[in-house]
Amino acid sequence: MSYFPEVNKVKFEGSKSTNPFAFRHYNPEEVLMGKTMKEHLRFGIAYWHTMTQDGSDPFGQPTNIRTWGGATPLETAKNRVEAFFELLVKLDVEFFCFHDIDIAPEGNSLEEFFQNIDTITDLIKIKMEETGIKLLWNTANMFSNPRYVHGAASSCNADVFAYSAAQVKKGIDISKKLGGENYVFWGGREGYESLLNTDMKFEQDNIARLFKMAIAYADKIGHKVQFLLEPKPKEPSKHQYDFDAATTMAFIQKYGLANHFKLNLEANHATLAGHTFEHELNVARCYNSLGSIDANQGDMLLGWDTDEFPTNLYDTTVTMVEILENGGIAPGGINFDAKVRRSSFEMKDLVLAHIAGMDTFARGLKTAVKLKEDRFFDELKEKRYASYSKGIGEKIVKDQENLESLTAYAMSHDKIVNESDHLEYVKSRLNDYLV
Ligand code: XUL
Ligand code: CO
Repeated sequence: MSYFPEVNKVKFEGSKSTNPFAFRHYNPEEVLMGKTMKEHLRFGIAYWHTMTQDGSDPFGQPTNIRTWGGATPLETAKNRVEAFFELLVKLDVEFFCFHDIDIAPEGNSLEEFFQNIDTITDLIKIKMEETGIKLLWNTANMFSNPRYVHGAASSCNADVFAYSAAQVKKGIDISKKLGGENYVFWGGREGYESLLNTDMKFEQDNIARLFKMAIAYADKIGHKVQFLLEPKPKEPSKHQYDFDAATTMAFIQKYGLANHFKLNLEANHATLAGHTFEHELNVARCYNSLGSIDANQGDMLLGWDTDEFPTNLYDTTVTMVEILENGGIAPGGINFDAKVRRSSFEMKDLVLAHIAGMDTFARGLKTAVKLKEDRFFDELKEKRYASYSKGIGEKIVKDQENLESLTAYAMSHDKIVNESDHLEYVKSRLNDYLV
C-alpha cells in the first residue's frame, strides 16, 4: 500500500519545471566545491512534525488528514514507519530524527513503553537496511508527559530524575542499535517558572549529572556518538536554562563537557532569543562547537516557535555561508524541524513542504558557494582587519606588546584615522548574488 500514491520519486527537473513534485534547485548529484549537494546538505526529516503533528492549535481541533491511523496505537505506530520511509525515499532524504514518544506508544508502564520501542525500532532497522537511510539523531521526550511538570533532570522530584535517566539510557541503546550519528538533548522543561522557589545552581548541577551519566554509558557500551545540546530561550518554560548558543557553551564548559557535546542550533530558537540564526551559528563556530542544525524559520511578528519550513533565501544563504566556513556540517545535518501550516492539511503537503525547504537550502548553498569562490566575505574581512597584518597590529596579535609599549606607541599616533564600512554598498552587492 502507498501512503503518497500521487507522488513518484521526486527528481530534479531544473528551475523551469512546473511540476510541483519536482526539485527545481536541489540536484542531489550536482558537485559544488568538490562535494555533491547531497553531501553538503545532509537533509533529515523530523518524525514528530511530519508523522505525529495533527494541525491542532490552542484554539482549534486537528485539521490534518492522515491515512496511517490503525486499530491500536501500536498498529498506528507501525503504519507510520511504512509511511515515513516511503516519504524519505520519495524525497531522496538520507537522514531522519525522532523522539522516543514519536515512534512508539507509551503504554501503561515504562516496561511496556520500552517493549513498544523495541518493536518499532526492529521495524525501523529493517527499513534502514532496505533503503540505506540513516539516523541523524534521536532524543528522549522528557517534557510532554505530566510527570515532567517540574522538569526532567532539573526536577525537584528525584524519582523524575531516575525516570529521565531510564529514558536516556534507552535512547542511547536504540541510537547504538540504529547506528545513530548524534544524540540530542533539548531541555524542554529544563528551566523555571519562578525563581522564588527554584535553586538554579542545584538544578543545573543535576542536568550536568545526567549528561555525564549519558557520556559514561555510551562509552561503556562502545557507542561513539556525538552528543548535541539544543538551545532555546523560552517555551515551554518561561526561562529555559539553555537560553542561546553562548549560554549553552558556558554550561558545557563549566561542567567540562566540551569533548563530548556540541550544539544543535535551530533557526526559530535563535530568533526567539533575539538573535539572528547566523549569529548563533557564528557563536558556535567561535567555540568549534557547531554540531547540527534544525532548519526552520519563525515569524518575526510572533513571539513563539512557529516552526515553519524554511523558504527565506537570504536566511538559507547566510546559514550556508556559516556551514561552509565550518568546513561542512557532518556528522550533523540539516534536519527540518518544521511543520506544515494548519491550513496545509493534505498528505501531499508534507511532500510539497519538504521540497520547498530543500529547494530553498539548495539555492542558499549555491549562492554561498559563489560567494565563497569569489572570496566575497574573505576580502571584506581581510580589508577591514588589515591593520593587524602589519606594523603595530601584527605585533599585538603576536602578543609582543604590553600596556606600556602601546602607551608609548599611542603617544605618537594619537590622531586616529578610521575607514568607513560602506555597509549599504556591501549589502546591495550581496543582493546581486541572491537574485
Ligand atoms: C522544540 C524543538 C525540539 C527539539 C528536539 O522547540 O526544537 O523538537 O528539536 O527535542
Ligand atoms: Co529543534
